[in-house]
Amino acid sequence: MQRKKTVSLPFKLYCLAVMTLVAATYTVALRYTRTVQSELYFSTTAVCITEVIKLLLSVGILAKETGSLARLMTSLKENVLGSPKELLKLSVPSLVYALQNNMAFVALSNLDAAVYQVTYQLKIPCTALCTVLMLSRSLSKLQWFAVFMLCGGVTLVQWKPALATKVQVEQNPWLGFGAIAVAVLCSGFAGVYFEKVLKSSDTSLWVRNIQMYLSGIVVTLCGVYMSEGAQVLEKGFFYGYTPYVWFVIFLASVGGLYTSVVVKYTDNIMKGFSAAAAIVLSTIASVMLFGLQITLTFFLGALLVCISIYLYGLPRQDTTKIQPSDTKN
Ligand code: NCC
Repeated sequence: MQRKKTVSLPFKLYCLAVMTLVAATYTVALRYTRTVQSELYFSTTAVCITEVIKLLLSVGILAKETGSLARLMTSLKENVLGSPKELLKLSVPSLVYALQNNMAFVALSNLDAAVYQVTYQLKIPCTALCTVLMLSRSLSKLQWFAVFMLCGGVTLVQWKPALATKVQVEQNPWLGFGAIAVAVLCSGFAGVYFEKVLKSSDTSLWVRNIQMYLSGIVVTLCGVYMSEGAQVLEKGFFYGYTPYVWFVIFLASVGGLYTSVVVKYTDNIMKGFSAAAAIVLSTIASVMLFGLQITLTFFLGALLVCISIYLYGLPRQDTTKIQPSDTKN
């Protein structure tokens, strides 16, 4: 058992800022690699490699947390080899996240990044619904109203006319929207499931991540085999990997780890609210620093985001605590 650690507000804000910045860059970079390159890499292999990198980084951070190699080995023996039930439990979100992460590639191979980002905001009400259903938390009518207002606000804030990019691949927008719908459902469910498992015991975040990424590797490898197995065998696992593809994988890994830290110290609904606030604040900062022009849609969206944050916080200030009934495994 580890002692409960509290973290400072600046640290939480830092994690949120990095998560939001990485997420924005990730979407654009991923879209770029799917539309500009002539030799297209296998997206399922990129999802798989991301799980491997997240696993290695988590082991490294756990090593730092435990303080010695011997204690790290004991922890891994106890929590990985000796806990098949926990591994099975974490295989549920890893399977759902594997589907979600693959859907992001499908969506961004068929839709513009701006369209993707705007439509993906539907994950905010979906996450709220999962939180209510799976964590037995309740939201007041005003908080539900705030959730939908936030969804509308972020949509407006991110609203940009789609750019006419040089696209070298065939696109199917309906396939793209279908993939976003699946990703939205997966993001809500897997995020809340992971939060429930994480907060219902004192087990370290990094142990939980290791448990999840281990099954993530197995699941995503099955994904490679089932969808592009024959071609991967023929052309090679790393076919089409350019520095840009590695950059996307790097962002996916760092973004995933920061997401887990944000969920640990806040919750999935707060993650949505804070990410929206971070987008608004970073744009305002760009206005002040670089003289960026604010559009009317941005202004309206930012207003909705601010009002929704205020309304959501009105009835109860703290949504990060889990109800006693949730703490049973
Ligand atoms: O959609 P979203 O996150 O909820 O997806 C969560 C991402 O984090 C990884 N994860 C989650 C928990 C955990 N313990 N470890 C993890 O590695 C999951 O594998 C999944 O990739 C968001 O809230 O909008 C956010 O969006 C993603 C990403 O932009 C979208 O999924 C679009 O495809 C961001 N990921 C990255 O930037 C790489 C995430 O930071 C925030």
